[in-house]
Amino acid sequence: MKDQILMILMQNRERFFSGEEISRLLGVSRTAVWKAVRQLRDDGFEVESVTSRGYRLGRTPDILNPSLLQSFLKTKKLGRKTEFHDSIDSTNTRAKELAQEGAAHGTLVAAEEQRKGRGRLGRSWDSPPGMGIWMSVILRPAFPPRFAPRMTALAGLAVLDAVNMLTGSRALIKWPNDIIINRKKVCGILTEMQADPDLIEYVIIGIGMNVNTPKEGFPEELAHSATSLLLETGQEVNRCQMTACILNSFEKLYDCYEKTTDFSGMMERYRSQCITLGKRVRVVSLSGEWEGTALDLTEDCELVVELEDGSRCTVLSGDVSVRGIAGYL
Ligand code: BTX
Repeated sequence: MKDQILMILMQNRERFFSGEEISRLLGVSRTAVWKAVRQLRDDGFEVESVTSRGYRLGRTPDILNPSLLQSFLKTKKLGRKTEFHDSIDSTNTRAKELAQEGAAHGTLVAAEEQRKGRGRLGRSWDSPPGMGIWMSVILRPAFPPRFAPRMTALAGLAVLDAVNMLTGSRALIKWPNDIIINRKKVCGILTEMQADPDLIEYVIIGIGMNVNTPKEGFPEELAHSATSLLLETGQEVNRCQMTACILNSFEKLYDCYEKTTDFSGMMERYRSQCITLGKRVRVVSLSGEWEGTALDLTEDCELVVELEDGSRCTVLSGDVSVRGIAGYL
C-alpha cells in the first residue's frame, strides 16, 4: 500500500492529494493512509501535509524503490517486472536463475549492494551499498547468438545517452564494455548468454555504474582507474532516475534494432564514440598477448587489430582483455 500511495503522489507531484481521495482510490481507511505516509517519511520521503488540502510529495531520497523507478520509466517491457535486493551476491547470477525459471523479457534485478559483483573473465566488480547502480536485465531476443555482442553495444550506447541526458557529461566507450569519463571507468557491462548453436534462450545484460561514490568510496587499487558521476560532475544523481533513463534509452535502441535488424546506423554511432579505435593496444587472451593498433570494428562488434607485421586479426569481446600500451586506455 505504501508503494501504491507513493505512485499516486509521484504521478501528481504538482498538487495536493487529500487523505480522503487516496483512501477512496485504494479502498482503505484514512488511518491506513496516514500510517503508510508515516512509513514513507521513515524511508526518507518528504511528504508535505496541509490541513484541508492533503498530501504532496517533496524531496525523494536516493534509494532503490520499485515505485520510484516505475514513475521514471517510459518503457513497455524493460524494468516493468522487478526484483530489488538490499544485498545480493550478484544481480547477474540472480537474473540467470530467474531466466532459467522462465522470467519474462525485460525483467530487472537490482541491488543496493553486491557482495560478489562479477566482471568479465572471472574478475570482480566493486559494488558498495547505496552509491551505485548494480542491475541486470533479462532479454529474450529472436536473433542468432553471434549477434549477442550487439546487445552489449546497444547497452553501452544507452548508458552514454542516459549519462548525457541527466548530467550533460560526454562519456565514451572503451571496447567492448567499459564506459569512460575523463579517461576513467564509470561503468562496466557484463553480457552473459544461454544459447543453442542458432537460438538464444536468454541474454543477461549486467550494468554496474558508479553514481554517487565519493573518492574514498573506491578501494585503493581502483583509485587511478575508476570514477563516479558525482566525482566527474559534482552533482548527485538519483539512482532510480538514472536506472530508468538507461532502460528507456536501451528499449528504444533495442526495439528499433529488433524491428529493422539493421545494425549499421548504431554501429556508426558506436564507432564514433569508441575511444579504443586508432589506439595502440595490447590484447591479452588465454593463448597469449600481442600488440597492435585497433583499426576498426566489424558489424558483429569484433575488434580489428593490425599487428606489427601489417597483418590483421579480429578479436572477440568474450575472449580478451584490451589495454592501451601506455596504460588503461
Ligand atoms: P571487466 O572485467 O571489464 O572489469 C572488471 C575490472 O574493472 C576489475 O578487474 C577492476 O579492475 C575494475 N573494477 C572493479 N570494480 C570497479 C568499479 N566499481 N568501477 C570501476 N572499475 C572497477 C566489467 O567487467 C563489467 C562489470 C559489470 C558489473 C555488473 S554490476 C551488475 C551485474 N552483476 C554482476 O555481478 N556484474 C554486473
